[in-house]
Amino acid sequence: MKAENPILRGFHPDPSIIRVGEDYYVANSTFEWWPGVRLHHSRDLVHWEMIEYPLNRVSQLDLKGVGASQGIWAPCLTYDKGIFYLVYTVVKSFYCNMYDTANYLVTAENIHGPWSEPTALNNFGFDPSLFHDDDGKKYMVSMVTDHRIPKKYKGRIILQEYDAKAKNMYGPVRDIYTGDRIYLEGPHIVKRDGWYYLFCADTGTGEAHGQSILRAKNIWGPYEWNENNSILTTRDTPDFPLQKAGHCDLVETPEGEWYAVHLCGRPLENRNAKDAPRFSGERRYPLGRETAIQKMEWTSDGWLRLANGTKLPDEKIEVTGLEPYVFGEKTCRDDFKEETLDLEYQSLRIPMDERFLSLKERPGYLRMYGREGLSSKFDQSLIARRWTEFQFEADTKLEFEPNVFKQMAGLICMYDTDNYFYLHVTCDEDLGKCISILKAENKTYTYPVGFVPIKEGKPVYLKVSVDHDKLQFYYGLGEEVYEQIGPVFDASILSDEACLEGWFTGAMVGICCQDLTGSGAYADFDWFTYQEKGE
Ligand code: 6LW
Repeated sequence: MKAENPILRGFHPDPSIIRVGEDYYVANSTFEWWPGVRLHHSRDLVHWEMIEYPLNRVSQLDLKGVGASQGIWAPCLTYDKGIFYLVYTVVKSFYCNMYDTANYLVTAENIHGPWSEPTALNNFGFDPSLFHDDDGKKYMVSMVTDHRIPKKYKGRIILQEYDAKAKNMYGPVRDIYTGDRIYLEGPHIVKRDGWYYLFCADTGTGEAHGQSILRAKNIWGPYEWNENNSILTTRDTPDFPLQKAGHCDLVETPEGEWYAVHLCGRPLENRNAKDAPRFSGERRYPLGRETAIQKMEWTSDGWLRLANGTKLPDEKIEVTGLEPYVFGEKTCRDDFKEETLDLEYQSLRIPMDERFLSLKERPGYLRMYGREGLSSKFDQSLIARRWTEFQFEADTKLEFEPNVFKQMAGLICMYDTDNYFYLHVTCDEDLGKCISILKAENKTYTYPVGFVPIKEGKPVYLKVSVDHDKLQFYYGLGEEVYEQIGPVFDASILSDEACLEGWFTGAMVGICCQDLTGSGAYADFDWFTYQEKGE
């Protein structure tokens, strides 16, 4: 049985993995998208199903106002004596001097919840990870942010004990790695044959990214550096189809095989300009950072390496010793006939609740009440799903009768609140009901087709087709017959590299409604489809 990388496609960075009996679970970062933390389940490491968002109440997670690519970073999922532990960072300030990177723990007896209210941990840095030692002690390890200029150390990892009964951090906070040699983050501790292994992402999260391993006989160190670090990286092979490899977590099968999940990215050929304010000349990754899996092995002298004997990830790996466990295929069309929304959808920062959407008011339709504009970091009425391949089409049927220009509804491809392509229906004082495209690129706003009048009282079909760096909109009036609208846009601008605020998520496609008058005009969406194409 072969696992094809990436196993979790589109925007799924910072994977953390556990095995509980026959079940494997992976947790990924979700940033400003609500609900928080995506969990996937598998029994064979090849087929994966999205099952849960554990942070789904505002009492657990309040993302209102957080910046692009802030919010939830790098969750770590562990399991000990019947309890699931999920630690994660909520980032509230980052692209600044002093960082606010608060770390929390929630627990559950069942992976499907209910998950507890959060317990505050220490906030020295981000990427917390919990380690449950054989003697019953628990520890939290994380990286350390340092706002001083210059920073004291290039890289720094700390360890502190966690008291699960008292629910608080306990005892001294000690450095277990300080270094000017290399920057480490995303730490996990693994114990094997009397060694504590410190398994860390190194060298940032771009194309220089890698994974390093250190080891010590005592959990507090001193940690010995592995001379073969980075043990996984694509930094020297820019032509390799999976780039940015690093940020791993390890799992052992019942048969004693070891696998690592890690983040990676598939680049477009498009690059940032040489004089770009950020990531000058770098390739663009609209699918964001994705999750891949590799087979690992321990050497006779007790170090870890890729089973393929190199430092390069495999595009496909052979999984042995596990029975295939296949999940039902998901249809690409959502008719909004269920009582709850499909798990693929996420909203921006706030819960998808009756304050802005209803599946009951008009059965078979998603009714969405318009609220704030697309730049708002508070109460937007928008749901979206990840782009998972370079070629896809998405479309929707919209019934919407706006009566003022401040009311809009439609189909959107977006990276964040400053970067999107929005095919929408609105109303103009002179033209009446009309259709338009709004393009936002790092706060520069254009309407490439102006406003095109359309007949009132008829449903409007809206479609987008994406092929690598090309994005084209279509619409149909009254019947599902599409005509092209607007130019071919450069889809690569919806990428970590091209956007100027955040750089950790990935492109999304979805539907939304705005009513900037405050009167809550609604739009009815009959269905939404997302279909991969080509290759
Ligand atoms: C993640 C950290 C990182 O927490 O990116 O660059 C953060 N490093 O490991 C968000 O994915």
